[in-house]
Amino acid sequence: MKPKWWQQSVFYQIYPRSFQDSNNDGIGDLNGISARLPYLAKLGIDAIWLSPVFASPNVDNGYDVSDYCAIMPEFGTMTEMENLIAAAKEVGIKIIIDLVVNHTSNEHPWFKKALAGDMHYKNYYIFRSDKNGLPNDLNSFFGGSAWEHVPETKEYYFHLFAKEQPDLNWENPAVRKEVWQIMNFWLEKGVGGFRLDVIELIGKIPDQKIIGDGPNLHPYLKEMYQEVLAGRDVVTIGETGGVTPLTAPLYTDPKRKELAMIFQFQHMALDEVPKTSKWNLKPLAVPELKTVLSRWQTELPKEAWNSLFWSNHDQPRILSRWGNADGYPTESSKMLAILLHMMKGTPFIYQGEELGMTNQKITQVSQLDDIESIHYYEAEKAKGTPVATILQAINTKGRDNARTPMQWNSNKNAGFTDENVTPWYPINSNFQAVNADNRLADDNSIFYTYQKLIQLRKKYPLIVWGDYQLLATAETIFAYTRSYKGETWLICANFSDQKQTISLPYHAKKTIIANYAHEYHKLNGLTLRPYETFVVALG
Ligand code: ISL
Ligand code: CA
Repeated sequence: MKPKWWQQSVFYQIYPRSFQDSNNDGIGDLNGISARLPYLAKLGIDAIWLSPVFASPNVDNGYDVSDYCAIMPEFGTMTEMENLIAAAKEVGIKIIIDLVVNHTSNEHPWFKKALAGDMHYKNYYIFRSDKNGLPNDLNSFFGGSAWEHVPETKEYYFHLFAKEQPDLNWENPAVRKEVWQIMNFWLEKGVGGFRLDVIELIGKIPDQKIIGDGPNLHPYLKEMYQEVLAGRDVVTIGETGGVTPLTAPLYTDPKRKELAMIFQFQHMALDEVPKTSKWNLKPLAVPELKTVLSRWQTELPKEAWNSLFWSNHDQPRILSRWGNADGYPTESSKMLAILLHMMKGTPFIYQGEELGMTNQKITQVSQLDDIESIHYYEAEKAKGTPVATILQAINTKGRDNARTPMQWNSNKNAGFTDENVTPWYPINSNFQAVNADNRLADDNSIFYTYQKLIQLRKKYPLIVWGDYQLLATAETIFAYTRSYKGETWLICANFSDQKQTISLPYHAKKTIIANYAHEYHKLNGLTLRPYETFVVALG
């Protein structure tokens, strides 16, 4: 297969509400993003995944869409969106939009008409009679039953997320046609593709309690390809929470004509007690991380394509999570960046990750914004769990951690919005030390590590295409090689806050990048400092 642009690109995710406010209402917006394009061009990214910017009552911050072809007024206008797409194109950046079509908002006109008894639109959703009580015991991902009662019509409707996010009935061809029209609408506006929210859920059969990976999932994706994607050089990235290296090619093998790549989440579950919930925490075991990430490097068939990420708007900040934000913020954030960006796949950087932004601790329930955390809090409180325990879990894994505004400078409100405005969500209290101005002024900052990693990927096909091999090492040394056309690189990280001596029988001929100022030659017997990480060409 001919290489695709998105296989050789680095993507950057923007959560618009928290990126840059341009009109001083305390809410990030489209013009704010346009104004920051020079910053993104300097970083060197090729594409922006824009979290939803469509009309929405914001029950789930835009992941509940009430009009897919209109811009949320808080974020701007359609003209401003067109301007953003055009201005980004000028600097070589594509805009990828977030298509949230497993469900709509309950304020979408389709759902309103359905509730009003219009049978055409009723069949856009999943309604069931209440005559035998709850249709079944399926639960929503945000807690509680997935069935919401409508007493007026003696029915329930189905929602896998909040009750304000009714699931669409994909079995109805009219629904699928609506989605194809929405996609075509945006492609005509010049977007570079789609991130497909919870796409593995569209083949569901609620009556049989089949949710992920339903029998109709792949037929629908094939239909999407034929109706929308065929003949267009666009990217599609499926959010697939349950995907494994075995099932990934079903989505991304080009011969199957479905999607370009997927987001897998197996590594994101490694600090959760297996088969419980995201809130049930255990410490990360580095060997497990090595195993899971390496499996995605070696067990994924050549024809399939994967993405690489540490963070997004649903995950806590990676530096607070698996780095060492207090003792070694710079060293450990660089370690994480190098380890991931030297792997095969398309990297995604989440806004602020390139600055070393961290989680923001809250001490009071009133500081919560995210619907998932609020539901979790209420459910635990009802069970009698102590508030401190609940907040501890939320401070570690809650989604608000990633959603604090971007830290641009050391002024009050961190340059996100005017100093006299109250931002929609508080700025992380560390903004005076952690901000873009400081990072850009320091040649040794994490920002320049990300910039260099992006440049390296463009310069060396080995990073994009090379074979991967995990090396057998001590538990908290993460070392692998990449090999391509007779050249081999070694990537080696001390994933701990202790000194460790490596015994790797290699000689380095050239240092490519490292997080301590050091040239690497003889590697056997080398003692690595905490989080020390280097990439060398072997010779
Ligand atoms: O957020 C999660 C873990 O905390 C996931 O379970 C998440 O709900 C799941 O990955 C689906 O996420 C996507 O769809 C949701 C939305 O809330 C998320 O922000 C979005 O990324 C519903 O649209
Ligand atoms: Ca604004």
